[in-house]
Amino acid sequence: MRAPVRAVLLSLACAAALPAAAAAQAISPVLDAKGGYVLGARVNGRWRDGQSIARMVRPGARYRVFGPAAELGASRGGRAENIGEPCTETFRVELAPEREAGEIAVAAAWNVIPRRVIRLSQAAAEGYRDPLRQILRQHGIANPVPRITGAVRVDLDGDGAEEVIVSAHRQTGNGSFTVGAGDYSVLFVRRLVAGTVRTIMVEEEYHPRAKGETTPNAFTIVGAYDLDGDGASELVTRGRYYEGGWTTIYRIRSTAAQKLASAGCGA
Ligand SMILES: [Ca+2]
Ligand SMILES: [Ca+2]
Repeated sequence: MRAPVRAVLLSLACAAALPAAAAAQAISPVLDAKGGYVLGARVNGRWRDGQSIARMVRPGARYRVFGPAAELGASRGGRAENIGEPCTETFRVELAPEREAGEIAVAAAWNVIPRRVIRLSQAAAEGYRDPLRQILRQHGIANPVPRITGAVRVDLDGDGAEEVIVSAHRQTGNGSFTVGAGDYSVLFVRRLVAGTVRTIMVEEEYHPRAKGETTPNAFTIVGAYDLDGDGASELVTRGRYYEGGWTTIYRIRSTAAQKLASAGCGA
């Protein structure tokens, strides 16, 4: 009987010696390195947004800062501070050094870019005009003008087949408050599913008719990073509109994009 009793006592002692601080250290916060916004982190297997993890962000933590396709270096982060009105749900961590070329910062030891991320040349990206036209027609733009703004090739899930992420944007309004007929901003993934190429919409906004009092978004690809250490890369996007911007982390499933966390600020 002595051994089990000792085991119980040991486990009680361990529980007492591992206060909440240990749990806080176990999370790996993800920041948008551009603004320092806390995007979120996976906590006990579930993604939480910046607001939910702000109190668990450890001041002095070491963040690895990444550009679009490579690691740039390490920075120390401060405590997560609320940025205040009008975005009281958004928290920010100051990085030192700032590393201006950085896109994403992660307080994690795992391989954050497990597979090569290749930005396509404009000429190669133009190869995605046909699927873009098809998407736009399906959303009421009868005579679409395809304007591809970027494309990236990466094997997101590590199954050996590369996915292609494409962004496209047409803005003929004044860029702030009006849209022209046939304007749009989309971001989609082309993925091979059971031998067939599928299009998975990630961000989408369509304006078949000209309109005033509309603040259109422009969506761009930030990159693909494993932000929770499960070996699969998440897709990071930014959406900008007049005086506002949001950064979002998506998990790309076989047929749909799942939003994991998002942060930003807009008036
Ligand atoms: Ca793949
Ligand atoms: Ca992942």
